[in-house]
This record gives sequence, C-alpha cells and structure tokens, in this order.
Amino acid sequence: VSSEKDAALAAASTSPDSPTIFDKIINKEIPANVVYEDEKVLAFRDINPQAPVHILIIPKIRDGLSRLAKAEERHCEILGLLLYTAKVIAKQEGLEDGFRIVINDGPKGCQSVYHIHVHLLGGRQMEWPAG
Ligand code: D5M
Repeated sequence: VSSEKDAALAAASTSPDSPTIFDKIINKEIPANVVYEDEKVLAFRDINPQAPVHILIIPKIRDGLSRLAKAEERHCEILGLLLYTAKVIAKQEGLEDGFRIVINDGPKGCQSVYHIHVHLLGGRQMEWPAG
C-alpha cells in the first residue's frame, strides 16, 4: 500500500498543472535569496548548492512549461530570455572564467521541481561528462 501511495504522491508532484514550491517563491509566500528580478524572470540562489555559485532562473509565469519537454513554439522568447538572463547574472556574479548552465528534464534528467528552471553553476572547476 505504501508503494502505491508513494507512486500516487510522485505522480501528483510531477503533474504539469500542479503548483510547485517556485509559485510560493514567486508569490513571496516563502523567502528566497533573490539575485535578479524583472517583469518576466526571477532568479534566486539554490537551497542545495552544488557549486559556490548556484542560481536558479525561472519564468514568473509557467504557461505550461513544467519541463523543457513541454516547450512549444510560443515559448521560444521566454526560453531565450532565461538563457540571456543567466549570462547577465554570471557577469553580476563575477564568473568571467566560465560557468555551467543545466536544465534537468523529467525523471531521467533528475528534475525535481516541475516549473522550468535554468541552473547557473560556477565558482569552481566543472567536470565533464556531467553525472
Ligand atoms: O532542481 C530543483 C532545484 O530546486 C534543486 O536544486 C533544489 C532547488 N530548490 C527546491 N526548493 C527550493 C527553495 N525553496 N529555494 C531554493 N531552491 C530550491 P531540479 O532541476 O528540478 O532537480
């Protein structure tokens, strides 16, 4: 029974339409360490950093973009803006020697929050291939 319950919980948490923790951050219901904000995009420090600089860049309106696999042509502008904002923040954070951008998609991509987000990682030497 408990595994059925776990499966149901997992399915609910990955449903494209369910609100995520990021909605609470956007609505200021829970605090976040915000490093950048404009009318379309919000960026804040990851709660579980994997590098000295680890920032998440998200659209304020999800518009069906729970994950990259759901992208449609209408999302091209916001997808470009997320990447451009990552570059702006990388400069703001002093990452002149380079940085890494990651988008995790779906269960095999290790996505845990189903509101699309770009990870900006920097401040240490990255390795390749990624795990
Ligand atoms: O990445 C989801 C990321 O979101 C993961 O690195 C932790 C981060 N996270 C989760 N909750 C919070 C809060 N409340 N503040 C800041 N960061 C948070 P994924 O690509 O989906 O695995």
